[in-house]
Amino acid sequence: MPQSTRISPSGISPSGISLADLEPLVVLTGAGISAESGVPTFRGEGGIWQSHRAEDLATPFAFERNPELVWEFYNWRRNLIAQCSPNPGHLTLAQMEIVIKDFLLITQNVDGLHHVAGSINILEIHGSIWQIKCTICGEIRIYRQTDEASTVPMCQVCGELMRPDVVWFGEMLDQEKLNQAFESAARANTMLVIGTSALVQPVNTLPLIAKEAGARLIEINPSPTPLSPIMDMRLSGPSGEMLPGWWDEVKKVSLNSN
Ligand code: BV8
Ligand code: ZN
Repeated sequence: MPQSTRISPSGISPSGISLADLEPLVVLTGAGISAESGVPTFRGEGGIWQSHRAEDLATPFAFERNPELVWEFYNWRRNLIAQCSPNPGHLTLAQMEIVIKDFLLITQNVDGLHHVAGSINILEIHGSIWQIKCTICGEIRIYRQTDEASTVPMCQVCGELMRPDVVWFGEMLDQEKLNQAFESAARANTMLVIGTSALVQPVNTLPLIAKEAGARLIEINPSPTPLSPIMDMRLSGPSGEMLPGWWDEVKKVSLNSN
């Protein structure tokens, strides 16, 4: 089992990792990194899938069967997310990207909080709740409305139904994004796996690909996941607390080693 580390009063116990050890750095985030911002996760307690069935709300069949219900679900989420701000976990990743040149942030989240925090090199591998696309001609539009009463918009190009521009269960991911994710995982020196239950395929294979290729894996999550046994290090706690502490530690080690 990996070394499991908690924050001690003076910060986390020395991980001995310096900046030079990290590059190329790939970060994979899931719903957990937004939990401290007030965005509900999917599978933890209070998670969305505790009160709604994914099959009823996040599949193409659900949308075909009842577009208004699915649209209402995304209205509710947009409205909620619009009131949430990035937390220290998001903000630390944005700071890391300034210092670490070879850096890629792959997020399963559709909430856009990494953009708001200032991260730039982001792969939104499950899409974005702030974009909609035409079910027929593929026209894509930014959609920032949070009015919960809004009904399903029609495409301004072909007049057909628009839908949230997110990847639903049973849908293929964007092949280009997936290839970029696989390639970056295969060349990573370190992969940070933050706030994901690692249950959703095919994204949950990225840490395995990185590990296979010799990367160091660090997991930040209050709970263990199916990937915990292959982690080189686990920071078991909320990422909004653990990540800033770990990053301070890395900067200190780097300063001392210069
Ligand atoms: C695909 C976008 C090929 C929408 C999402 C049977 C039938 C059909 C399909 C399948 C099947 N069996 C398997 C599959 C494949 C399926 C899948 O993996 N299902 C799982 C559930 C078994 N995958 C797919 O369908 C993918 N497509 O495979 O295409 C194909 C095609 C046809 C048939 C077969 C295969 C598409 C998957 C994408 C689905 N879209 N979201 C939207 O958001 O509305 S997935 C959804 O789950 C979100 O994107 C979310 O990000 C993602 C993963 O969840 P997590 O981010 O990990 O969040 P979760 O709540 O689970 O965990 C939170 C974690 O945070 C916990 O570990 C918790 O401890 C931790 N935490 C809590 N607080 C904190 C914290 N960590 C740090 N700090 C804290 N404070
Ligand atoms: Zn159209």
